[in-house]
Amino acid sequence: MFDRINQPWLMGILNVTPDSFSDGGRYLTIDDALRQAECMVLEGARMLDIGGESTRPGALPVTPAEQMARVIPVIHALRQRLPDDIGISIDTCSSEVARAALEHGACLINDISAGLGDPKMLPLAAHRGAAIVLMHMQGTPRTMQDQPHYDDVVTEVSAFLQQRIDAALQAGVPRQAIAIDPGIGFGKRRVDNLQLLAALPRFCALGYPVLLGTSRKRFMGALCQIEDPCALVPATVATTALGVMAGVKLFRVHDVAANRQALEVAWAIRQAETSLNTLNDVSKS
Ligand code: HH2
Repeated sequence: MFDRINQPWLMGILNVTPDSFSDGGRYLTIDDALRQAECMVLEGARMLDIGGESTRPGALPVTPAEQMARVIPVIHALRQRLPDDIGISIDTCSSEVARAALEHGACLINDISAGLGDPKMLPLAAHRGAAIVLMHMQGTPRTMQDQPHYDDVVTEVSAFLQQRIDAALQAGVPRQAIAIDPGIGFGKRRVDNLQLLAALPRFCALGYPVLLGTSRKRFMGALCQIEDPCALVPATVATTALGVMAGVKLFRVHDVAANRQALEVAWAIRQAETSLNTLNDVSKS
């Protein structure tokens, strides 16, 4: 599926949870969830990421049964209503939840544990022909921000992602079905998040589409002295523009319209940069 990505895609976030850090409790009824999903698609989302478990720092795990009760009716209704070319992703570390979501029309598993949370996850993706996002996280959501530590965050996150790519390939997931994500905010200090963002080209150079998830995250609030995550749209948009220039292919965002403007403009500049480089190469030869 990722081989279809030419221009970078926006993945709209839809949390069907009471406690997500910025949109918890907003989309608990099917009607509210559908309205928000359709709005994000109209604004330019190419995929929707549906989650039934908050992964904010300190969050407790939600059982697979509870996650399924939250997300499956929404995924089922969305698949009936959305055009076929709008992909549905399930944000979970549980193979049971992922399996049910795939049966109801999801095509992508967004696994923040990169398959380590459930040994059946990678074989499931391989068997069902589903795409998978492999994300780096240090620790678990409950404890990850207690005392994260790295000697060299970029090298360590890169090595982890390469290891999880190898595990996915070994489980039988085709290479064009794998995307990677440095896991902004997942067991990271502010300096770690900033170094990972500065090193996006290195993650892109691993040869797999990179997903970036900065939307409304706290490290940007700390930099801008803003507490309300919903007021961090301009900061998020800045990271989207930077990500496009670095070669990122997927952006997981709450605010689709604003990020789309950043994406379109940055993409046009990136293409201009490519044609400039070609011209320079020709004139040198
Ligand atoms: N961030 C969140 C959840 N899932 N998945 C990927 N691949 N990358 C991310 O950066 C990422 C993710 C956290 O954001 P959100 O879903 O808005 O909040 P919550 O976990 O509280 O529901």
